[in-house]
Amino acid sequence: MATATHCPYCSLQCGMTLTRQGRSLEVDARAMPANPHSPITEGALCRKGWTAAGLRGHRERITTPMLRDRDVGGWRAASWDEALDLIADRLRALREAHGPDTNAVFGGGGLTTEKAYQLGKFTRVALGSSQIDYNGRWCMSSAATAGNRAFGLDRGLPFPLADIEGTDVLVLVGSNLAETMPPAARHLDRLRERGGRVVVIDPRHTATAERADLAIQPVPGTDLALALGVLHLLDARGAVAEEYVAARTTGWDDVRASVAGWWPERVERVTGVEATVLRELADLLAGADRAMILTARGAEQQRQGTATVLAWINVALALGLPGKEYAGYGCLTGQGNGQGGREHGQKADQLPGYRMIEDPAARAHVAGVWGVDPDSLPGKGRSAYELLDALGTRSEDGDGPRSLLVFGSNIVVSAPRAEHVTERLEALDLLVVCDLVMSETAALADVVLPVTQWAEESGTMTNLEGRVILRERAITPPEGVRSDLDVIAGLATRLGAPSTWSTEPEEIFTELRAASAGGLADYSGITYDRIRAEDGVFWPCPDTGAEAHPGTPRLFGERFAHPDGRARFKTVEYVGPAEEPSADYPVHLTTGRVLGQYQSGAQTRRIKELPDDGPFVELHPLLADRIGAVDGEALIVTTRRGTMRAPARVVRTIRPDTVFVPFHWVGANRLTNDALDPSSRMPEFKVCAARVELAVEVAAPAPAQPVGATR
Ligand SMILES: Nc1nc2c(c(=O)[nH]1)N[C@H]1C(S)=C(S)[C@@H](COP(=O)(O)OP(=O)(O)OC[C@H]3O[C@@H](n4cnc5c(=O)[nH]c(N)nc54)[C@H](O)[C@@H]3O)O[C@H]1N2
Ligand SMILES: Nc1nc2c(c(=O)[nH]1)N[C@H]1C(S)=C(S)[C@@H](COP(=O)(O)OP(=O)(O)OC[C@H]3O[C@@H](n4cnc5c(=O)[nH]c(N)nc54)[C@H](O)[C@@H]3O)O[C@H]1N2
Ligand code: SF4
Ligand SMILES: [Mo]
Repeated sequence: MATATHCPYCSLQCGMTLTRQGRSLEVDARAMPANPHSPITEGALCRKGWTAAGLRGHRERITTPMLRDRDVGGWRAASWDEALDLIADRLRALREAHGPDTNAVFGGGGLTTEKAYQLGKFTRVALGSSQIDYNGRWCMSSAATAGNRAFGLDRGLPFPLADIEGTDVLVLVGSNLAETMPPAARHLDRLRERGGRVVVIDPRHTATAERADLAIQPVPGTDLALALGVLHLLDARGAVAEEYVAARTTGWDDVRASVAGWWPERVERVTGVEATVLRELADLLAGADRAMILTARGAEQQRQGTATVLAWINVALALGLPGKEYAGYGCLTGQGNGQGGREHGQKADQLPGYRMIEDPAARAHVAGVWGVDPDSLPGKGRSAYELLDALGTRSEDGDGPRSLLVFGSNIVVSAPRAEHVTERLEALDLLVVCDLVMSETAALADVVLPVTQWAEESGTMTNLEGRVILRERAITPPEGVRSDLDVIAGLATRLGAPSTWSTEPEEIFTELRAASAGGLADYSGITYDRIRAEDGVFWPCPDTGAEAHPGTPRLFGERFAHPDGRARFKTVEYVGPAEEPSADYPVHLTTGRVLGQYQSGAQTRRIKELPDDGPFVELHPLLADRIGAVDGEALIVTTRRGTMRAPARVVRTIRPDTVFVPFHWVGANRLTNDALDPSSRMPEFKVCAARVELAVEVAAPAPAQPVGATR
């Protein structure tokens, strides 16, 4: 039997067919029905997609709730009733003793929209707690904040991905899409076949930069200065689209004044990018009829991520791009449901439909759908890192949460300053983790609940273009495993929560449609049947009765989402990364991804067809020579937070002053900085100061620097 569905991993959400043969599952790419805008045509998948069924029937899959005895150590299996009763009793007791905010929830951008919605509702209604946030805060939150400020709306791409092929100049700022969404790279190839140009801005010359006409390698953490310099040059050569700026925007005069001092030589001093190269980029942009600027984690996971995105949006607005065909600004989101997961209520400050939790009208609407008193809904909670940082803390200003329920994130591997975060998790009275496997985070839990995975359940996801798609159930889950929706409903019922707690995805989607109606992310006109028939529907898609709304593949053509319909130029100041290199920590450390692994690796490290050689330290031959390292030799990387050991990978493609470590294995995040962007609260994963040494020297009898936390 064949089921048409989508990949379990990244935000591209490539279409695939799953065929069931007995108990095993085979993946086939699906050639989608003709849809000129589908990013998922032509049946392409990357190797993670091809091998995704490998977790099916995996020996490490957990199939029974597990309880850990902290005193004795070790695990024992429990029945679902025992596990859920125990969790509910402990949550109730903690709430009675310490108030509702003592119970916290951490969600994920890989969860279906139905789960994300239900999790937000559960936290506010069943726990009465404000303490919920999710790993998407570490993903696109800076672009989201910037999009809301500039355009009044945050949707990753405001146009279908395939529009890339129609532009003249594409600027990718901190995206390695040839490795992070490989099937999307075809759009770059076709753009170039048409005569278009690709610019890639990345401290490393990546597989994506291989496809570029202009590859720019700035010092990590300096993208904002680069963008200010580009706008300075565009203005200086009279390339600003004055008519568009006058008709469709506000704030240009202040921004124009603020970039006046960013002449190319000053930019060169900050970014290491030669003035001639900056001029080349400005020439390309000034000469293009249509241009597209896309940011990803390289530019966003910085202490100034929001300001950096705003600065690139300023460039796009000055050129008159947003709203024009085959042009504009967009953010390449990351997780499968990075988009839907942030629109329906698992973010600390949001209610379904991208409503703000502190807006009285939003509270009244959503409380009406839930059948509760608006005043019973809590206010906004802490952001992801701040929530983890507060766990188990006691202070005069108020205690941090004493319990945490985790759904769909492997925090121990993926949080910044991970050793500190692990200590916070260990300080909890109760840690509950729902997962498919015993992840590094689940291994610390008091209770682990085994949940269904993608092919075993249905639900919607919203991909990087804002296209709502449906993943269909293809196979029955292993015995003993339940859906996150069952966990939520089971706990809500035990806690005597008001409202209804369905476990049927389509029923929850119907409720979510009502909750989102009238909000910015309006899903009320979307149904499972429509998604099946139309191969996805773009939000906003309000319910317009008999005459169905077509959905909105392209935004901003006529107006922006601010009340006056205009986009906002925003003035931003360059401050720089939180840590600059020093005598003790002389190089920049940056982190990111490789093609064959996904995120914390909890899933992909267990799939035997995928390469799993462990982490490595990518460095330039000049740096390798300076420390006396050869390719493959064990190195120790140390920052002010901690240290890790991994073999050297000597490559000419990285800046000589920078090292790169992938974060799919424990290690990279022992090093990373927990400096946060002031508005999005995004941690600065992409840059900190580090020292790199030969492991033999560090391991000598009296080590200069002990291996372990150094903060
Ligand atoms: N194979 C694979 N694919 C994935 C994922 C995965 O884990 N593995 N995860 C998915 C998710 S959730 C996400 S968010 C996306 C992320 O997709 P990307 O943003 O493409 O991935 P990253 O590797 O985190 O970062 C991209 C590039 O930023 C560069 N970079 C580092 N520092 C800087 C800087 O200061 N400035 C600039 N301009 N660039 C910098 C890095 O060298 C890297 O090549 O990928 C998605 N797809
Ligand atoms: N140093 C560094 N750190 C980073 C980044 C970086 O670039 N550099 N990138 C950041 C980014 S962009 C992201 S998105 C995060 C991602 O990091 P994580 O939040 O750790 O993401 P995953 O590894 O995808 O974790 C998902 C977990 O949920 C489980 N799971 C899968 N499906 C389900 C489900 O349906 N229900 C439940 N309950 N569990 C499920 C998986 O087995 C896995 O354990 O990492 C961030 N950390
Ligand atoms: S690109 Fe992303 S969605 Fe497509 S197959 Fe690979 S991991 Fe899956
Ligand atoms: Mo992400």
